[in-house]
Amino acid sequence: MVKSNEPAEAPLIFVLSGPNLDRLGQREPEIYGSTTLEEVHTQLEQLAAALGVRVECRQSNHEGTLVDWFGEAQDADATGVLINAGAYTHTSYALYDAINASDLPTVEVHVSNPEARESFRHESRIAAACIAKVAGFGAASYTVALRALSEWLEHN
Ligand code: CA2
Repeated sequence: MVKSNEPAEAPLIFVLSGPNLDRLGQREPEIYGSTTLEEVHTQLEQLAAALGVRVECRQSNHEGTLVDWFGEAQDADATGVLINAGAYTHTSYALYDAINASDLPTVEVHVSNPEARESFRHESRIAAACIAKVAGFGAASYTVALRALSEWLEHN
């Protein structure tokens, strides 16, 4: 094996957010709080540096784009994914398939607690493809999930 003096690159975690989450912090603060997605991404980048990982944070309103990003995460040798799929959580078999096909440990993230809300939010189409779920901590669900996934990756 060829030895390199290059320091190993920090593990890369993709953080994907789905439809309407670009409006986080701007509407319905009683449900979703007042932190914007941009602020969440900044918090995640700061936390990632402290944990010794890297994050690639993206948002799309389009299901197919989110599907494509699982393929990109795999091609980029990402070690895991956090996904808040928004309302696609409750409808998307395509995302379920994409998560499974990627083989990447994926954590389902929600700002609110969908199971304490309308009945259509009680079911997740993607949960069975994920290793875990973090929900109900407001914007902090993302940072809680990053800490947990980063620790999980150290032991798996
Ligand atoms: O709680 C979550 O994170 C959700 O994934 C958010 C989705 C919802 O459909 C899921 O059931 C739970 C909705 C995202 C809508 O985001 C908005 C943000 C600010 C204002 C209005 C909508």
